[in-house]
Amino acid sequence: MKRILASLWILQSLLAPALGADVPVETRAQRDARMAWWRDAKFGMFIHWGVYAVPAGTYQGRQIPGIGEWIMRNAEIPVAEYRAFARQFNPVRYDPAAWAQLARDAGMRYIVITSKHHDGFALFPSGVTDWDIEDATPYGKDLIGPLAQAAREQGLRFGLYYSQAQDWTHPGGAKARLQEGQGWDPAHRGNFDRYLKEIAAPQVREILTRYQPDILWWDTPTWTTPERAAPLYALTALRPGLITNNRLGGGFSGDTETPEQRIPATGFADRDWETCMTLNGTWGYKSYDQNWKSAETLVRNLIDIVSKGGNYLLNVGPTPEGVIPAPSIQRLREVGAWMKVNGEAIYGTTSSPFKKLPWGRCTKKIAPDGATLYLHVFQWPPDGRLLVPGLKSPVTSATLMANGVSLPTQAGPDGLTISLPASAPDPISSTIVLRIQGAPDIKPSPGQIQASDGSVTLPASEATLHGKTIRYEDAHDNLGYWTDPGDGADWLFLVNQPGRFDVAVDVASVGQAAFEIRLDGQTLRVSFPNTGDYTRYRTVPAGTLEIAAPGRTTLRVQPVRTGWRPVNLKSIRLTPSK
Ligand code: FHN
Repeated sequence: MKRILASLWILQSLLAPALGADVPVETRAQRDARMAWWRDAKFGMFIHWGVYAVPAGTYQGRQIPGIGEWIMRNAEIPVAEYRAFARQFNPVRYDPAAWAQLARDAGMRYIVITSKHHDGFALFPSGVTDWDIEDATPYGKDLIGPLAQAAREQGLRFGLYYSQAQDWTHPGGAKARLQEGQGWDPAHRGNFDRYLKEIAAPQVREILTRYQPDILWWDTPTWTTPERAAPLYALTALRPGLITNNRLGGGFSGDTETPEQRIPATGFADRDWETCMTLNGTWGYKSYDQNWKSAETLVRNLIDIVSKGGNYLLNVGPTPEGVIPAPSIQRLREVGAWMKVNGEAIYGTTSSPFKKLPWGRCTKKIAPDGATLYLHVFQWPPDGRLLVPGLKSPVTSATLMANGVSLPTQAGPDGLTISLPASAPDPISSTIVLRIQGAPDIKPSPGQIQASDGSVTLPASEATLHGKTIRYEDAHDNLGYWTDPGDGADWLFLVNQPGRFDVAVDVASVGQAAFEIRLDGQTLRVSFPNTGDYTRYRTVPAGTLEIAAPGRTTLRVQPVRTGWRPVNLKSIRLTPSK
């Protein structure tokens, strides 16, 4: 059976590049079963650890800009000089059991550690190089195996990061920002295909067979073609059940999307995804980076991600002695305290049934006998009344997760109102457990419905966003960060009184950008004046549009690529033409 599966995977690996996409060799149900633990887990620990922790951001007395693990590339450190740092990489304080315990106490359910990063250094004894923990450091012992064991003893899943293309030490390895065959040191000379065959592929085989990871986390497909990626992809058959990410390159999409250092505006349709993020500003240890995120930010990031159907992979960067920096530990403990009370509202949940909630986020569990909505309240209402907009489902119970206190609810035309105690149980986020009958029944929020005077206001908060950069900014109630002109937004709304409408856009702009407004085959092009800065809004007339019949309709905005400069968009208003 294993042989048949392996040959299917190999077939897939050969066909995929030709077809430009993965060829499914498992059914939907098989895939769901393979992904099940990962989808439930929601929260994982990323560990970037390696020789770069020795210089820790400083080379020849200079603080090198950029992320710590890129110091070799960014300072163009010659290979021999960089290799010498390994003699100071002696993690005598490494305590894998304590790391696994820390992850578990933080509420994390899996660990992914760099088995080899772009500097090419292997944290495991490798049979194909002496640039590894065993041969190049005074420590001389495997770092990966003990962590795999400790993680599993804590009930955590275990994953390995592997930089399959970039390697700044072994001859021929790929280098970001350089053409194939180039390097900054004559020692780099070599053939990339030979590197892949003689270093990368054997090492992937080593880590998959020796540590049996649950996840293989590829990174940076530099210089990668389908033909180059295929043999690496084929190796994943060595570990049945393995979950891989989308960073192998060559047309192999893997199992997960991996937005880095950002939370996408919405989830990914029909794709599993995981935001990876640093606790400060670097992945690998940098002694002077004190730009730590607060526990509030971390918890709210986790909730935001989970409410959009994703996982959060949060990074720590240990020192060369094997110590996770104290500010990381402190924050993870604070997150863990929150998770201890509220974990039920995170693990095993699925994405929010609401588009936007003005006071926080929602996660849910659907069961045959009804659903549970977990309302994560970031902003506690001063009047003690929390409106769950548009919710029509009959309520079975509403309780505060922190203390089990039952909360009165009242159904109304705008949704369900929950009466709350005067103060929030948790200043970061308090969870209300709302059990309802049936699946969530939510009517479009009032903002999407035509007002009695015939006008329609389409606020930023109600937009459905498309693309990677555009975001809704809670704090300023606008769409922003719209750097990619391929991104767009649309609004679905209900019109009872059709007719001709004057359209106006509330926008702040610092350039001469333009976008198109599209509705029912009609297009308006609107150019924006420079309003001076991104907080100064002007209402700009855009022309008129005809809505011929009552019913639901969609209005879409899409940038004009030429001359695009990001704009902040607050709302679009349609007023019946006189
Ligand atoms: O270049 C790396 C970086 O050092 C770090 O490992 C991150 C983690 O996602 N990945 C790469 C950049 O995308």
